[in-house]
Amino acid sequence: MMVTKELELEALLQENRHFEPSEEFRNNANVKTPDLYNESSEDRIGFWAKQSERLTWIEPWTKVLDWEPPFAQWFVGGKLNAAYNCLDRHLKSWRRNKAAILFEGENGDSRVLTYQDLYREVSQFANVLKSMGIKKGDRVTIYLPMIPEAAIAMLACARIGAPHSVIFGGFSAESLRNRIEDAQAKVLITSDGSFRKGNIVPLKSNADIALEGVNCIEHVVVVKRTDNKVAMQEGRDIWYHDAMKNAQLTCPVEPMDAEDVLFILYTSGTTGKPKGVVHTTGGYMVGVSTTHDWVFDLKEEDVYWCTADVGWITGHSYIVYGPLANGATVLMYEGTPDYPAKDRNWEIIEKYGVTILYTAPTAIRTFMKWGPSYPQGRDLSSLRLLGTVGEPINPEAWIWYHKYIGGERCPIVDTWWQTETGMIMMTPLPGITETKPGSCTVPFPGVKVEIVDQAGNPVPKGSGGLLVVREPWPAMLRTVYNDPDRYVSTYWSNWKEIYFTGDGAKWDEEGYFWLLGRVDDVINVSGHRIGTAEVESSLVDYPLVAEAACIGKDHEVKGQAIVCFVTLKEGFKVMDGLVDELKQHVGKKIGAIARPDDIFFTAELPKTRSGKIMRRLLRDIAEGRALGDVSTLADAAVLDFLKRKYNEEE
Ligand code: 7RM
Repeated sequence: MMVTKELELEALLQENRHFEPSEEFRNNANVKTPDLYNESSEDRIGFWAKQSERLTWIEPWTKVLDWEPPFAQWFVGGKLNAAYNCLDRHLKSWRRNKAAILFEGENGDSRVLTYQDLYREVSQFANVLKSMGIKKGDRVTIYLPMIPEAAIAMLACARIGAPHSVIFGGFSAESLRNRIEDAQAKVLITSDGSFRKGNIVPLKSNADIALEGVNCIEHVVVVKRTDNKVAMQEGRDIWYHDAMKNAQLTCPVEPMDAEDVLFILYTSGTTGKPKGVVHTTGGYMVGVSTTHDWVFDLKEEDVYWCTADVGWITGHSYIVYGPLANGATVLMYEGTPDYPAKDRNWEIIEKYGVTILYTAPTAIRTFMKWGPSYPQGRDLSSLRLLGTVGEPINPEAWIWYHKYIGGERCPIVDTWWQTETGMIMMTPLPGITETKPGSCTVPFPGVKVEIVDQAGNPVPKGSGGLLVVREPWPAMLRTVYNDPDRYVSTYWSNWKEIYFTGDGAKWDEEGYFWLLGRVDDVINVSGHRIGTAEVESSLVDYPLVAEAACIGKDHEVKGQAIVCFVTLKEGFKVMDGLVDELKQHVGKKIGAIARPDDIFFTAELPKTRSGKIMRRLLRDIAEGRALGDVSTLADAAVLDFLKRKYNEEE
């Protein structure tokens, strides 16, 4: 993304609370000393070379990094297979009978797949794909609910070297079609339907619409999940269970070059057509297995639950590839947290004895809005570590998570990363890092993240600016599928050889990083550039407020005025004087310059399907423009409501 105007950010909000890991956690942690930080900063390349030993290689690499900016190759010459690393190698030990996937269906049905089971299903399905003519390099699109077959399909592709492109099951036929055509996929894997809050989402019918006029798809494999009636096209469509009946139980792994493509994952960004982010095999697997082990302090007996969908990078890296490479027991849940009741997540934690929970701030703020009675009605004492990802977590949401979910006993890892980074880039290491609510703390060992000014020079501690990655890292994206120019112009055009994340951030006197929001969302009030996160955090700090989204709206005098959209916690109503009180509260917390001009109350905020607030659409509403691209919006009704409300009150 080109920075065309002044975009350095000011740091306004102060947060002084801090939390240390307990003595017990510290003593048992996978990482106990900060030495790794020093070692890795002295010899970053040597550090990652050492981490590559976690994997089983078919042929060793000869060079750690070949860097021709902005194109990187990691573990040059090495050969390996991701599915082998996630499955076969665990069969050689007692882990063969360890649970790999604990599946909980929306209706309460469950399935357990041991590593042996998963290996067998993956091998069989790899044979099915081969029988359809899929070879190394052919693309396969996966459009499935959160069921074990999603992981099975991904690993089967990896086993035979076919890059997969997973499309989140909530996407429309249109989005599915665009992504299938961009990747020129040969096979589509879907299901008859997907359960959602007691209803059935007709995935196969969506797929049929998506495939109208599409020539590249030769076969469609359909998993039976909901038992609703679907049309099967003779010669093209086949049921998963029928195809599996005749499939051989074993399938040799394809030796993949470290730089062969493992998957493509489409990310919409704020504008323009979705980009196919390309990840390769060696560096990605080293990155996700190392981070998964250290960030989540993984122990053999853990029950690990990441609530993301496999259609997002979080699902790829921290449900499938990282955890399975590490031999973890992964919980996979099909449904939503409020079905059949608002304590579903806590019921699941109680049922399976979940020890590690990794979820998103948007979910935590929703739980806060519902109130603590739901988690309080369940036994959450098995939990020992909590994580967050996806957006800045407001300190108040952090504290709530710590208190009501973590029982004030569990460290929280706030992990900053992106689809493009492939792996967690900034995070506490839970046994050694003192945490501060709202800060993702410090870069992971071997990762060089910085905050720079317009010219690309690091800003001093205590200041804000643009978040960049200064040195290549193993799980970095390699290109945009079929569009290397877009790869260069999107991420590498501001400064030569520096990756621009698109985020604004500050670091404090102790070198802790605080994310301030996307730079496209920065609000410019009288020349002060204010990140959305700080204004929103100060609003959420007010006891009645559940969630807030702040934007800048054109203003004759100030350049921009701050307009906020606020949701209240359940059981609270808007009362007289609340608007003024909230304005004052923000002014007191972070200064008069950030005092909002307007505050609107709403029951919901517009969000992407992965839960990120879409401030761009709020700007369109506030400035009376036609709405921009709404294809990634989760719930269109929210916008109609906001538009009406905004125009009424203006
Ligand atoms: C993993 C994921 C990436 C964008 C990123 C940020 C925001 C993610 C955090 C965060 C503050 C965090 N990939 N973001 N994690 N902001 N603190 N811990 O979300 O490609 O979908 O989004 O998400 O803006 O650039 S993503």
